[in-house]
Amino acid sequence: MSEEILTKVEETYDASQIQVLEGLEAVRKRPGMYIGSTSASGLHHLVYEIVDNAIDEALAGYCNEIHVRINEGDTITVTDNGRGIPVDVQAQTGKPALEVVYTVLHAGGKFGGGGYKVSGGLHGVGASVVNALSEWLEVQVHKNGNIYQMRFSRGNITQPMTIVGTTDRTGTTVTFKPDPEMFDTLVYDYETLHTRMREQAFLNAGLKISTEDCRVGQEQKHTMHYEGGIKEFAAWLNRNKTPIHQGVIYMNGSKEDSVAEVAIQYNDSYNDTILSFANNIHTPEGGMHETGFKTALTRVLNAYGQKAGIIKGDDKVSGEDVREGLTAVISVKLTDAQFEGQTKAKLGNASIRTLVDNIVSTKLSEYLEENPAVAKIILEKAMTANRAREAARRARDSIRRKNALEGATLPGKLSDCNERDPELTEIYIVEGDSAGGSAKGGRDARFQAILPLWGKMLNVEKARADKVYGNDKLNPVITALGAGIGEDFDVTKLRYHKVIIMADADVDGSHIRTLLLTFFFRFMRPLIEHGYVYAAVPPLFKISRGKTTKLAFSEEEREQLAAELRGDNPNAKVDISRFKGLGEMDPHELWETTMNPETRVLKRIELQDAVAADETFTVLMGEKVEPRKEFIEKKAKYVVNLDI
Ligand code: TSJ
Repeated sequence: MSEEILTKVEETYDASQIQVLEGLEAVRKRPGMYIGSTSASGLHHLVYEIVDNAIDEALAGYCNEIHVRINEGDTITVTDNGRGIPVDVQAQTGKPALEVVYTVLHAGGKFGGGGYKVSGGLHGVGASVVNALSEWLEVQVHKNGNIYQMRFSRGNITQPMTIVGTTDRTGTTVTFKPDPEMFDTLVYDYETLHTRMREQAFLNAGLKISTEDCRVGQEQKHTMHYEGGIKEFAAWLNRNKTPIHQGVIYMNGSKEDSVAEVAIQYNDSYNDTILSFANNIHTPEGGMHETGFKTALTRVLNAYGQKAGIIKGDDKVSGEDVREGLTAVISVKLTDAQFEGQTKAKLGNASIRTLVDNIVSTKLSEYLEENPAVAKIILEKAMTANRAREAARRARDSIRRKNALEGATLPGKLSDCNERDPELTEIYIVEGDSAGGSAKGGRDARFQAILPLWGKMLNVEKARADKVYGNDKLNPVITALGAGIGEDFDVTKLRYHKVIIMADADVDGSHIRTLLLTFFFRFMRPLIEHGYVYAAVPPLFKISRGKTTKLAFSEEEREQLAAELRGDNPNAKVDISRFKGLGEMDPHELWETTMNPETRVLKRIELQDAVAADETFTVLMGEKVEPRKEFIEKKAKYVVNLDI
């Protein structure tokens, strides 16, 4: 855009004027302190820091549009239509405010000491951090009829504030290129930015945020604009689920400097999705706002249920009961938020608990009084959940008693290994009896156990906990792993630290893989969180020439290996055969291709983030067909072989 002017200015700019900015040096020395990490997550964080400033302008009531663009070459441009960062010279510093915003490290960053401040004065929190970590950064401010421009490199001024044109609008535009010296990767992921911006648009009702990818071959754009704010957020989270009542219940209130809002809607599933935010920052570890919400929800529903005669006598529904099938968004805004916990993702301000509790107590009680039909649906769901939980507890107790009497008998189908130290052992969960037989024959029995599974597996997404306990397909898995299930799950009792799902690279194989993963995700989540779950990746092709044999895991690799084996002799006879299925391999072949730690390929299953995983599982395993098709088409490149 203004490249031409800039080049000229840069050439004439005297290098001696470049100052070493001490505050920003600290950012370059320990970038992780300011943006969390220098991996892809830190790279994306730069964008959030800049956008936060534009959102502050929107919260102040002066901006209603923000545009975020990935340019060719992975630079980022953020534009808003706010008042424009002030450009006048400050009395204290003798410098334009714009310069101060970009060159002075502001206290109160999210990762530095102290909490986030929604300051009254100049915002610019984070702008100097982004500047310090950018190979170059350019800012343009439209204000007072002028376009003011300033450029920086790694935090140093390369072009002082200059008027480069006139304008009839106001706003701020920032373009930056993250510094390759600072980051492990420079490639932006559009989906990540889009998801984050959509979340911000939901959290700031009425604000229009658009995202655009201008990289060649990847062009796309989206505009997000939600007048209903978190009310629309809750409805959107339920978009692939089946709500059990019409409309989202919305509650809000404020006290002193704090505001809180809550939106809830129940669906017919057995899980909950509760998303909480403080000052637009996601708090996955919860905190005071979430606690206030949960306590009030349980109390209000019990009180109403008893009063309305739906809950009889001294009966009660538990917190878990009233959260079954719940989708909730909680958003609070406060000055001086205290972020605590391992990842600074938990809100510590106790006054917020009282505020949210009061809002839910008053507003939800009112809502239930005014909408008795909805109240009845919600309470009946909680009562059913309560009965199912009781049944599950009885089933669990009877399994526990049985084990106590007989000793924990390992499943008959399990071929266990000799080694007992879980750190050294692995279990292959194998689809089908014949593959199970080959695996048993081919394994190294010192440390590899085999558990064959067969027949139709229970889809836990469509079953309540009481059906899962005592299920004859899942029970062998539970007993073999030895760590219990659900609330009882104790990862320290796990009998193998590698749980390897071995299934064919075809439709049936991916189906059983998804079913097992759904089961682990819902009932043994720490197993995935600890990184103990793997998928075996069987090769697809065998390529041989003479006595040399190579394995290929994709078609590209097949071509590459065939070319390698041919070498300089294009006419050499290279034999390519396709592996049909695990069940058709003999024990030796299975060992060499899929089980030998020296040569096999394992894919570790990661729990990327709860929302994404929940979406994957709900969409892939839930009842609605259309979203499943859509999801698979969109994600085909990520979901390896999930060709359901
Ligand atoms: F962070 C940043 F500096 F990089 C940045 C700031 C980036 C972007 C895209 C936008 C902004 C920004 C800042 N947008 N709007 C503002 N507004 C102010 O800084 C501002 C304007 C006027 C007044 C005033 O009191 O007149 C006060 C402020 C803080």
